[in-house]
Amino acid sequence: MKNQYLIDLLERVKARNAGEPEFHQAVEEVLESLEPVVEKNPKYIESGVIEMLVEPERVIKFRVPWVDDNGKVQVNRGFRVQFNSAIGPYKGGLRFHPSVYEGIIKFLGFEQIFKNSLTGLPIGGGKGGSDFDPKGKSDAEVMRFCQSFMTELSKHIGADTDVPAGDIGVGGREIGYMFGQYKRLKNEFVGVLTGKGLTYGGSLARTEATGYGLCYFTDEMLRDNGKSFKGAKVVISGSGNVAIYATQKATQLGATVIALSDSNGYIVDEKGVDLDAVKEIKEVKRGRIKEYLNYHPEAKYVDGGCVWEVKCDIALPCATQNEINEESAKKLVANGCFAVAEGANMPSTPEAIHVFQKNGVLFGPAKAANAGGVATSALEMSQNSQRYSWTFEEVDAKLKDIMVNIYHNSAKAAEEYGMKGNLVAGANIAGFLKVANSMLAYGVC
Ligand code: NDP
Ligand code: 2IT
Repeated sequence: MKNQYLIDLLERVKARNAGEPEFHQAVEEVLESLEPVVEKNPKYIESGVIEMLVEPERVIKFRVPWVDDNGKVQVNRGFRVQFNSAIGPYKGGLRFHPSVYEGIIKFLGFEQIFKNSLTGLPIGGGKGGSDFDPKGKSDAEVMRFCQSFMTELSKHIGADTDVPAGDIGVGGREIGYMFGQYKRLKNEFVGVLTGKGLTYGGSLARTEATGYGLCYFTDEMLRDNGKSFKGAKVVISGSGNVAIYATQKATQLGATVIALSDSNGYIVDEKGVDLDAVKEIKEVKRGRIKEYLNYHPEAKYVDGGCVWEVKCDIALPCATQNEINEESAKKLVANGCFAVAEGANMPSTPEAIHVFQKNGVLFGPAKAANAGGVATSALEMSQNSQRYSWTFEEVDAKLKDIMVNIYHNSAKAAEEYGMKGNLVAGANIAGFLKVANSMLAYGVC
């Protein structure tokens, strides 16, 4: 970065948010991308818009006490970062994972501003969660935790204010418990959460949306560069919501998904992963990916290994932040991988992205590539407002359209600012402009 204003601003962000490296990383990437934008349009500096943008509108931090199955009181910490409401109500998921602290929620909330803007739909940026670990907890414990979490969160959200959804550790079960508690506390049946069950206001295709959307985006990126999923070997990390439906769509598009992982290790099945087995292990039994060998003893399981060691043509990281470091990126390149698209949020380190870009690997950044989940959440909000529901095919067609547009808008913005082919810069710029221009219209507020 050469622009002194942006350099100083990044230093202030780091000092003000000490001990939050993931947030610093997310801000640094965006500020770097904005360099050509502010040089062409100094109004974004003079108006203070960028300074306002890196400061959340509101951070809510609260105690979440609950009683475990042994009658013991447990206390977790809850967060909601309402980052930016320039273009719509705060929108973004809730993450339940022991690694959650304020810096993780801030980085996710910051990314969400640009991602949500890219969808073309009227949603602002927010994120929340807790350091609660759902692993090994009974349904009753998860329910009591979710009820306690929502008892406090309900004071801060609303269908036109802030609409949370799922993320790591938060799926249909947790959304159900939280929606039930909200409805009971407020005596209102409104679209205050997305990812709801189909019998109580959920949208068809929301479950599939992030993984499907990732593949629609990737398919368009490949097509635009004379390549395709057909006949390609794909490695996907994670084996949760995003990974499962990315596997399904990539397979439908003609690829063979040969590996999946979880935080314990990875499986390789050269014939193509048997998704029914994975869905039973993960969605029904809430088990570990190594149990895949009970269904397919001929497959391979590597305990504690790094899934990026597996040779592939296309890599779709769908687990967590910073899961591809420089070494893994070099390994992927050496093994002939020609495309990487991010289902997870910020899964590649800056060094890894550099390796991909230097070696001509097609790279679809998270804000663009995984926006299909939140886009479909916004479609769920529209259906809730209309008290109506669209068919699976209608939602899926809109999702596909949105992802194809995100690809082209990001590619176009990159080209306009002299960075042709750099979708990281293009997505950041295209996402920024809509939010920043709205903020300019509001003046200082
Ligand atoms: P799930 O909880 O359904 O699955 C998460 C998967 O990632 C699991 O396989 C989990 O393994 C693995 N994982 C999580 N944390 C770690 C870690 N620290 N180290 C190694 N593996 C890990 O979550 P989702 O599929 O919903 O989310 C996956 C990613 O996609 C996240 O980055 C999320 O932010 C992003 N995302 C999700 C969207 C959605 O709509 N759900 C939308 C856009 C992005 P294990 O079970 O062992 O923990
Ligand atoms: O990171 C994300 O975009 C999500 N977890 C989905 C957010 C949403 O509101 O659907």
